[in-house]
Amino acid sequence: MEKFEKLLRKIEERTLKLGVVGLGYVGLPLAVEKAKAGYDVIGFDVQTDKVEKINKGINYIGDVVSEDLLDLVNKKKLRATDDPTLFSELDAIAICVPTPLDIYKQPNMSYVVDSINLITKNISNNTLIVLESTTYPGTTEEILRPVLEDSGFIVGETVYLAYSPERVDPGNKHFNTKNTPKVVGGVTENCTKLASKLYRSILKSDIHEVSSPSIAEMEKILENTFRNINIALANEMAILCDKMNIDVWEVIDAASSKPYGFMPFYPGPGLGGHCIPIDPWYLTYKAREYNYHTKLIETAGEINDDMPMVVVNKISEILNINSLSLKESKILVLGLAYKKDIDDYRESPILKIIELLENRQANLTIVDPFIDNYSYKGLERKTDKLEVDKIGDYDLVFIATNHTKFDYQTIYDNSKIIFDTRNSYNRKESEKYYKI
Ligand code: SAJ
Repeated sequence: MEKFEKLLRKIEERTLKLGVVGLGYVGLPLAVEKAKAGYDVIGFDVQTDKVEKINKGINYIGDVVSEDLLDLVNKKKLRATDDPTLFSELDAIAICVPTPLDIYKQPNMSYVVDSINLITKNISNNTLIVLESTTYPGTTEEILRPVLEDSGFIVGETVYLAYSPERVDPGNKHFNTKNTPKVVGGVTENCTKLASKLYRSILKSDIHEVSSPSIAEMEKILENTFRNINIALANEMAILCDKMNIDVWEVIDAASSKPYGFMPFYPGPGLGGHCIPIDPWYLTYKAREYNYHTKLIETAGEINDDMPMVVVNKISEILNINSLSLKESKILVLGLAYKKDIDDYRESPILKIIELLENRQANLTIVDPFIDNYSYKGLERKTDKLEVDKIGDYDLVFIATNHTKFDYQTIYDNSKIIFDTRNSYNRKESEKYYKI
């Protein structure tokens, strides 16, 4: 017991040695917050370019304040490595690695499995391990715990294990790693107690303890599945309202006047990001083990996945109304990122829309002020610069991502036809302006 008390004391003294595995949009902000709280932090990543950038104090994550990173690196509070033997020096390690899907929409747990194997091989006794990556309920107990126990550790006595889901909303100016409430579920009470105390010493937010890792894993999946399904409802309403010639945006705005029992979600060109379109399929996968078919989740996923085709068909219809065809049409695509004011285009539905339009021989100019180069299906491509005096040369301007930086009035004044999937003007449709 005295070893457990010693760990609690090291948290109070800020002498606990902390590690973060995976230095991406979740791990790097967390590593910075841990170092800012006064701990010595070692970040671990298999990508040496990230390790080198961090050790030079170079930031590559939009939600991290570059000056903070440089200051912490200069003060030697934060450093990065690709050497897993350094785990032996650590008292607590957070795992923040990707949990993507494979092409069959099956979970790819390889990053989590590789991380826990590397950690288990190198840690000393009495290390706390917290998995933060979004995953299906059961991951911590069924994957991480056996690896530790097969190596002779006893969870809750010689090693501590918990799950605490990340809640990062890239680009959110109000909520960040430091001030967003954190859910924590340990394998044993001491695991929960240790992990909670550590997060309380780092974050300025509520720490919500739950009785097991599975509760914490499932609540995160519920959070994101809730968004996925409600966005699918908004998309289905948009499809139906279009057929009925009703402005779905005005409908949602009116429904939002209800002060209780309604939460607005909006239609769009499809669902992007590495969470919302992906996480529900982790639950679908796990549900099969219990012989249950998550009908609602799968139907919502299909509706969201169909939105790129809905958009392309709408663009084709609009061009036809104006005696034009998709083939050889000149289309200005505004925005590539999966949501506004960020530079991330992973899983962006705009990539699928570009592919579909090019398959129909449309001539595209793709502009995104946050993205200069991008790759898709092995093709490295560059985006274009917006030339205001040439906007009138395009048969159609497609507003795909409503970046704040765009000069919407100038775009409107100079465009022949606009198809807007983000209600950027909050105005009625006209003979030149169409909305999803
Ligand atoms: N979208 C719509 N309509 C909406 C809301 C979003 O079409 O009404 C689209 C967006 O354009 C985007 C996708 O859905 O393509 C995902 O949007 P998002 O706002 O959920 O943003 P993410 O995936 O970057 O971050 C989300 C977090 N966002 C919010 O809670 C607002 C949160 O769900 C998780 O903390 C995070 O994923 C995560 O890492 O799990």
